[in-house]
Formats: sequence, C-alpha cells, structure tokens
Amino acid sequence: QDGSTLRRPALNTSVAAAAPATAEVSALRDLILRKLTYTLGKAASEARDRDWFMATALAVRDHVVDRFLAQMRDRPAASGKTVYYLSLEFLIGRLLRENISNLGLTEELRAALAELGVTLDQARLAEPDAALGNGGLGRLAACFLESMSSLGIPAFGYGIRYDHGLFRQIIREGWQQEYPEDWLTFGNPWEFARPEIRHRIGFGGEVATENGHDGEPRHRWHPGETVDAVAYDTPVVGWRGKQVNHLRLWRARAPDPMRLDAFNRGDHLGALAEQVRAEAISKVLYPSDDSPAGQELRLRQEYFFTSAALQDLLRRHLRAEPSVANLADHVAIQLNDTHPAIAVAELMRLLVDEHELPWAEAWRITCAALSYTNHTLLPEALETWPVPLMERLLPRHMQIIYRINAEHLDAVRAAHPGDDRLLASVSLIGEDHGRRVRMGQLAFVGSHKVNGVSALHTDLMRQTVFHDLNGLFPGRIVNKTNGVSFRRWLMQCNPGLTALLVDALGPRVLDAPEALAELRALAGDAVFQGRFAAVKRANKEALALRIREQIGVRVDPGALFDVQIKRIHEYKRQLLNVLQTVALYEAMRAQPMRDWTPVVKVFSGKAAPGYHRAKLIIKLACDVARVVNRDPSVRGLLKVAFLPNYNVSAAEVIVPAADLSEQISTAGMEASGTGNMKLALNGALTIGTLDGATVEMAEHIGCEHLFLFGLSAAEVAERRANGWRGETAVAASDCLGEVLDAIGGGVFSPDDHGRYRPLVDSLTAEDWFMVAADFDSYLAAQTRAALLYRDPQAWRREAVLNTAGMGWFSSDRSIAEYAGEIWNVPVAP
Ligand code: T68
Repeated sequence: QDGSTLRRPALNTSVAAAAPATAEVSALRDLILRKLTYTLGKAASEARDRDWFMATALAVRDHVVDRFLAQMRDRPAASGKTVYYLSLEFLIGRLLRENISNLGLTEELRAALAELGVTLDQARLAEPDAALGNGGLGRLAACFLESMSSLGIPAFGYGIRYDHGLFRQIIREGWQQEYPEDWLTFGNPWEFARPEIRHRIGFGGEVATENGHDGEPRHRWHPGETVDAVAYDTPVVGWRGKQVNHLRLWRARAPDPMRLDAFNRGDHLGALAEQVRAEAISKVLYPSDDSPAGQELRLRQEYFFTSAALQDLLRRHLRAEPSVANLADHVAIQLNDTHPAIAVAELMRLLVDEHELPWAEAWRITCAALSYTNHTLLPEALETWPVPLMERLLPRHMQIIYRINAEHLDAVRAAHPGDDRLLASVSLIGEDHGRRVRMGQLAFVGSHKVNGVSALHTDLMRQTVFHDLNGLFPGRIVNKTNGVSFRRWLMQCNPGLTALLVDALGPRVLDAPEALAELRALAGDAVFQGRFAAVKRANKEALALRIREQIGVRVDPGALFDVQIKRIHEYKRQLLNVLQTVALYEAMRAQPMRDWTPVVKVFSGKAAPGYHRAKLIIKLACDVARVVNRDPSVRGLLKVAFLPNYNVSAAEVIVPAADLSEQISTAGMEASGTGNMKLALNGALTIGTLDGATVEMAEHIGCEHLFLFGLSAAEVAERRANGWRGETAVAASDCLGEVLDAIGGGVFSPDDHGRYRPLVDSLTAEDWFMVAADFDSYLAAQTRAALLYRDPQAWRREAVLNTAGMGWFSSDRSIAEYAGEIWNVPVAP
C-alpha cells in the first residue's frame, strides 16, 4: 500500500539527463587531476575526499571565470543599473552541486570523477557548509543572489567574510552546546582573494569643521582608529550559467600588521593588540536571531561592511561616470534588514563630505538609491543603538543623523502642527530607554521603498511599528512576498521529484515554475500518484538512514514524517508540537492496541546561545524522545528525533523527505517563513496557522489542502489586549491539563522534577505565545492529518496538489517584483 511496493519508474534521476559527451568528460577529468597535482600538490593515490572536492571545485570555478570577469568589466547593458544587496548574512551552504547543476555540468562531472575512481557524492559531501547566517534572513539573501544571476540582473552581494560562521550545535544529554564552526580550515576553493581591493574604515576620533568655498561649513572626520576591509569574491552562478554575479565579502585587516617596536622590545602580545582588535570585526557571526546583540562589536561589524560596500560601489561608479551626481541612475542598494541601515548616514557622509555635493542633492540621491527590507516586528529585535555609543564610535554619522532628523521633524511639524505624540513616534531618536538611534526609522526615512516579506507582515507593518511613518509617507511601504530558489530547493535537493516533473510536464518546468499548476490534472491519477509516492519513499529512506547514523534512532520510512525544522524560538512554538507529542504518547499508552497512525516527529534547529527558554525547549524535546522511543507499549508507532546541528545541508536531506510541515507560529509573529515554501514545494502537507506567507500559500494551494488551525493574528492581538490567561484553555481542554501535569511533574525529567515547572507555569499564566490557547485546535488538526495519512490515495493527491500550488513561491518571482517596483531594473522575459 505504500510507495515501496509500487514499481519504481525507470527514471533518470538527474536533471541534465543526456549522456555526457566524452571529449568534455576527459577534459574535465584532466583539469581536476591538474588541480589536484599542481594546485593542491597531492598525488591521486594519496587524495582524500576533501582533496577531490577541492580539485573539483577549482576545476568548476575555471568554467565560470570568463563570465565572472565580464560582469566586472562590462557596464550592464539595457538599464546601466547594478543592484547592490547589502546583508550581514549570506547562508549559502554548499556550492558544488548548485554550481554544476546551474552550469549543466552534473553528468559530465559525475563521469569525469568516475574515471578517477571517485563518486560525485564523495566529493560533494566533503564540502563544508558556508554558514554565514542565522536562519531565514540569511538564506533568503542566498536565494536572492542566485535568482538575480538566473534572471540576468547585474548584482553584487556585499557582506562579511566571517572566519567562523554559525556555531556548531552539539546535543549533550539533551542540552545544546555551542562550538566554533571552522569552514575555512582547509581553504575555500570558490573565492578569489583580492588584496588589492581594499577600503579604509574609520572609527571614533573627531570631526573638524571648516568653512567651505560656498559659504557652507565643511565637515571632515578624523577617525581615531582605522581598519582595512579586504575583498574576497565568490562567483554566483545563475541557472543555465546565464550570468555570474559577485558575492563580495569583506575581511577586516589591521592597516599595520603589528607594532615592530613593541615586538622587538619583547612585548609580543602588545605588538599584536591592534591587529587583534581590528580583525575581531570579521571573526565570528553573531548568533543572535531576533534578539538584540546590543554590543559594540556588532555595531562595528555593521558599519564596517556597509562603509566598505558604499566606498566600493562609488569607486566602481566613478570608473564609468564623471561624477556621483547620477549615482541613483546606476545603482540600486537594498538593505537587508536594519543591519546595514547606517548606510543612510554613510552615503550622505561620502557624498557631502568627500564628494562635496550640496546636502539637498545628496539627500535626493541617497533616498533614490536606497531601499529597505524589514524582516521582523518583534519589538526586542528592532535595532536601536545608544546615542553615547554612536557619538563615540561614529561621531560624524551622529551629526548627520541629527541633521536628517531635524529636517524630518521640521517637515512633520509643518504638516501636523502641535502633534507631539506624532513627533516622538517618528523621530529617529527614541527616548524610552535612554536616548537611542532607531535604525528602522533611519532606514525608513532614507529609503524610497520599504518592504515587508509577506502580505500579512506588510499589513502589520503599516498597522503597528511603522503606522505613523506610513501616514507621513503613504505608498512607501510595499509588499514583496519571499520566495525560494527552485534550483536548490527542488532540482538539486530532490532530483527524483525533478525527474518526475520533467517527465510529466516537460523540461519547460525547469524554467517556468508556473507550469507546476498543470500537475493539478494529475493529482487524482493513480499511476502518477504512485510515482510521486515512490520518490517520497526513497527520500524518506535516506532520511531514516541519516537519523539512525546521527542519533541511533530507528524509524519506519512508512510512518508519517512530521517535521519542524527552523530556529528554536518561543514564537515558532516547538513547545506546542512537543505538547501534542506528549498528548499522543499518553493516548497510545492508554489504548495501546488501537490502530494508531505511525508517526515520526522530527525536530531540528538551533537556539541562540543566551536564550535559555529555547534551550530548555530543546532539552524537553530530547527528554520526551528518550522516554517515548524506549517505551515498548507504543510499539514503535511513535518516534521522536531531535537532529543536532541543523544547517542548509541538513535541510536539503530533510525537506524532500517530509510528509507534514509544521508552520505553527503564533499568528502575527512569523514575518514570512521560507521553510514553509520549501517543504510544500517538495510535497509536504502543511499543518499551520494563518501567519506569514503561509496565508498566501493557502490561497495558492487552496486552504482545504492545508491543515489550518488556531487563532488569527487579530484574535491573538485581541486576547493579549484583554489580559488572556492560559488557565482558561487548560480548564476547557480534555487533555491539556494532563499533558502539563506530566511535563511539569517530572515524568520526562525524573532526574530533576522541577526542570519544566517554569515552562508550564508560563503557559497557564500569561501564555504570551498562545500555546495553551491554540492547543486543542492544533490537536484536532493533527488528528485530521493522521487520519488522512491512513488513506494513501487521498494523502498523495493532497501532496501533489501542494507541489502544484507552489509555482508562485519561486525567488525568481520575488526578485522580478523587486526589480520592477523597487529597483527599476529591467528583467529579460
Ligand atoms: C526571518 N528573520 C523571519 N532573522 O523570522 C522569517 N534577526 O519569518 C522570514 O521568512 C525570514 O527572515 C526572511 O524574510 C530572520 O531570520 C534573523 O536571522 C536575524 C539575524 C540577526 C538579527 C536578527
């Protein structure tokens, strides 16, 4: 009855299925061997998987260099405009499979490596993940870069080349421990170091004011400290190799490597102190995901990469144009969240102080060039910096911000005389917790467009955080619903499904994701369903193997794979999922012989190191797993797996294997979500709240094909306003009280009975995240899912309809919208 019993279709599982030409294969083989021998200095007989990966990557890189250099050399054709995407995070993952797939080299490379006695997977799996991001925000930046290349939009991604990306997560006795991540240890074959591309970044010091020749005072900043930003370029290969853009990451270097006098005096540490201080800037990614880092180093990182990016794009502009006056005709600068928001002041400084433009003209150019994407409404995640810190670290920028604010508030006063509440609300300086610069307001005022990342989120931006600014600048806020790269999240991670889609819909589906809609006609077709299910089954077997290898838990690939993979956060409500797991466990123990649907609960994700609650939720999931997985009375029908060290590569294995996708955030709190899109695209059914982009997914797929439950965003707001308490929900529920008693009473923590008391108490009290409030409704949705899974035909039909409805969620669509409505850049049809 499940997919494994059906005849597996004889499909070629690769996208570029044509047999590779032998001449190309031999050329590639020889190139790899040359790289291994002459660049890495290794003999083939001595080479390890990592060496094969390095040699292969270097060979593949050779294939893109010409197009890469052309982007650098040539002015963009039609519009003459280049997009600069500024992001503190690029969560890239591995690049080998993406690059060869986009270049159409997969089969050639597979054959070339085979001639060398190496499998493609051996080389591929030896690549470390570039984990230069925390979660959705960083991964979105990576998908967007790939889409810009695929759509032929000339673009640069600008960020930081962190020595250490997001921490490696180890789970020891259920507790998360963080270890430094080391992706650069063996070198990075994709990047080109550009020691000659270097910009000086200042901090601290003083501002001198002179009289300029036009009578206006001229300001000159004399920084007390300088750091160099050195460029490292990684080619970003678009689909079918169309365009190769730049990801340019900056590394911090001290202008002087050390103080030789101190060193020679024997003060070896002191001699290196400045270098250490300077280079700390690009040492490590902040693992902050939606919590305020609030630290000086973070501000230094933000200014460092923003200034380097702006200096770099100005230099590029001036190579082709006589002046900066027409800058906004040639550049579109997108700020990914407020992390680069200091760009507003820095661009003004460069234009006014360095290029001597009049203030008003500089302001016009700045607003025309910049635009800003908001990714969160969580108040604790909205960046603000203490004014004294800004004055000390960036004195000239603080002056500029004061002047921008003064002119902004003058305009508000003129339009709304006497409205002090409005003035306080839209000021760039907040007075609530000491004087602080509000980076969201700064980015808003200095941009021509500000966007949210889903329709609901954008509406909530207009209603809440940016309500008053929206009133002053109507039309500035626009929506750009997120998307994901179908190359990575379908073609590369799920070659089996891709081959089936090509077979059913034609190769056109690889270039035109709208074609997925035609699957609807096949959703009821038993043969197609069988093939679809067989692909899913194979992916589930691969995940089952990984689960066994990683944590020693055996799972049945025939069970319903119920997957929640994302950062661990209270608003994402992994706790709600754990509570339902416990409810199911108790029900199974009460009636062991009922015909329960076999379920595997898969959790994976990292908690911010300082977020104790989130770490406690991981511990609870692991405690529940330990008890459930060992209990013979559930007869293996329920298994719980917490997979450590979630990252892009782990997602590429889990996503294609999921049956049920958990998108269960408290409504109104998840800005968009993108994992929701990846999972549905790969044929998982969504169990979710009407939050973020899940709302739009329900519209595109049809809401009857998702398991929707819970309070709406408006209902959540209303309950909070009316002093909601979770005990109301406990009293009304048949089983929530029992579940909380078991967890709070130590059933899963016999070594520490009180461990989960605070967690449980918060649910019966304020229940800020509406876990208790939504519990019964979630349980009912889970029951609907488990029932449907017992009818394989019905489930498969739904799975096909989910994939069919996802064409719109390609990041190509998102980027085409940015290009048209924000950047004013043409996209070739
Ligand atoms: C995510 N935000 C949103 N933030 O939570 C998610 N935060 O709904 C959305 O789909 C995604 O952005 C893309 O738009 C984040 O991932 C962070 O990672 C972050 C990092 C540093 C500081 C604050």
